[in-house]
Amino acid sequence: MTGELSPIDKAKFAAAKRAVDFVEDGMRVGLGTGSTAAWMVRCLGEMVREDGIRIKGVPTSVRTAELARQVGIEVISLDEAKWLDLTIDGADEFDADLNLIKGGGGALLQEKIVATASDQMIVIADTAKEVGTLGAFPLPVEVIPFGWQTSRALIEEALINLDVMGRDVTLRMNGDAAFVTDEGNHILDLHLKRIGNPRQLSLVINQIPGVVENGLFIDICDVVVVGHGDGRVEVR
Ligand code: ABF
Repeated sequence: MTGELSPIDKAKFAAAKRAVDFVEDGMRVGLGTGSTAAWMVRCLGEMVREDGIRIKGVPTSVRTAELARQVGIEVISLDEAKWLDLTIDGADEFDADLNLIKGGGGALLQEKIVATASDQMIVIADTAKEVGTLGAFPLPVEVIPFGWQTSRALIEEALINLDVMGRDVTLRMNGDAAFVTDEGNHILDLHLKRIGNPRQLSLVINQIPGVVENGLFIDICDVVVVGHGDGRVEVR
């Protein structure tokens, strides 16, 4: 499954491989999105095909659903599952309190709903994702297309009174067109550089009309499995 991997992929694979140890027969598992999560889905597929483990997977994006089916995982919706034993997903940043920035891959909305509906959320990451303070990675905010420029202006105004360093807000693009999420929305990327109070920021942003959800995951993640380029892993 792995062939010759670059150190970064080796780190992602090592984290994914260790995280699937948490998965037990009969579990309902939330399946994250992104390149690290894709390794995890492949590892789970191998467990299904070769070890006969029976799990039901709830994907967090169309692309994860496709991969899960390809590797032999039974896919169900969150409404069918109702509640999950475990979610395993990647992240763009994590801090010492295991708070996260997610959504660089554009799937933050389903990722947050699925993670919140789980007994446990495990994040898999390479060492580059660890930060002292969140915010170097632009914070994704999902907004509905109607009036998105007004939502952006309201976000910019709100940022003036918040403990952040940068205040640029950009519309995520896909070539010449605005990026569209699986839910048909757009993403605004907030270039904040440093987020002094992630909990406050998350609450303020989510109150702005047109905002559907933001990529701060506060008190949602229980465990981070960190992969190193030489294949070592740490569980935090
Ligand atoms: C998802 O994929 C996202 O929330 C995060 O934005 C991204 C991480 O991607 P990768 O694993 O490719 O670095 O988990």
